[in-house]
Amino acid sequence: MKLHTRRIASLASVTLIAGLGLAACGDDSGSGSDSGGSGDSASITMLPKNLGNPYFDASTTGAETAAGEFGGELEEVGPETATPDSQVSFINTAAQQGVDSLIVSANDPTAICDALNEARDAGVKVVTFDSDTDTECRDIFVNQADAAGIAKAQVDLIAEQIGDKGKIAILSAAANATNQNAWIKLMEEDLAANHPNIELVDTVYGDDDDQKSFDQTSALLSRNPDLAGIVSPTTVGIAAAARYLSSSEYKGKVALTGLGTPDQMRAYIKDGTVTEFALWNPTDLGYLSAYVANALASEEITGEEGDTFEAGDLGEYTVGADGEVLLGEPFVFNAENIDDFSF
Ligand code: RAM
Repeated sequence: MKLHTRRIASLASVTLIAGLGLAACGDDSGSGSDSGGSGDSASITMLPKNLGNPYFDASTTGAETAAGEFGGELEEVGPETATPDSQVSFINTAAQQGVDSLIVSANDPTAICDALNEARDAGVKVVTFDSDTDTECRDIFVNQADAAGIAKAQVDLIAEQIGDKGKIAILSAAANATNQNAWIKLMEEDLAANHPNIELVDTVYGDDDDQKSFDQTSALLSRNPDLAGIVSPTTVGIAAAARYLSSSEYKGKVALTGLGTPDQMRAYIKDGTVTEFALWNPTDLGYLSAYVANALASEEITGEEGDTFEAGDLGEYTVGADGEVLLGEPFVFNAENIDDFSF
């Protein structure tokens, strides 16, 4: 079965993201024939922030589909915990193995830089995806969506859900995560500039660990029983917070939104714990990242601004400023559309 890349209309409940699209999910092997490579098949290592996160399971599935299409070999490795330097040993191993490309979502913008640059010196092409490093430590960053758009989507959602007033808190991933920290900074700026009656009272970190995120939600509500809402810009965090809220006295009283996968959030949308949340398609993100890794390995592109390449069923992409390739736009999920998605 082909990877679906059908664009669907988004619902208009959050005006800022109304009209944006999302490639629908597909888990099965694609049959696209466009290859980013020009010759030998690429060997690729995929290194998520940590293992056991359905979001990264989906991105690896997408990367495997892409590798199947261009005839590459892809292996996923990763640490148990999303700590700053837990990925270093996996990077060193990939370099020793002499893989062509490494695709990594960074737990810290600088902690893995030396290891990545040593791998690059040894000839490995480095693609960051999802969570970037400093630009000088990688060839290309595959960004899921514009950071300002991701931040604004979440602020608009929580503002709408709490009537644009009251106390809110953020439940994030790891304290050093590049992506979450960028989004939080932009959310804080948006709140300060455009939502004077919303007060951000607390930001806590669940380290993309389900139990820790659950416990942090509980502690947050004990400290702030008058909280109007929680924003969790992490799929692990929002699912754990929803689980906590769904069986607590706060269900339906404390709003919860952020970034989640439809499969993890479906039950909480259906039971009324959550009304709307956002995300992009992580399967497509992994698929695109693998095509980037292959195009770099085959020297079809170098990562220069303006380089173009074909990413199978997703079509043609162009490398932007700072070696960035942009997947698309965030999308809002709610009771009306959640059953259209499976990832
Ligand atoms: C978690 C991870 C990932 C992030 C998503 C939204 O799965 O922290 O890096 O992009 O949430």
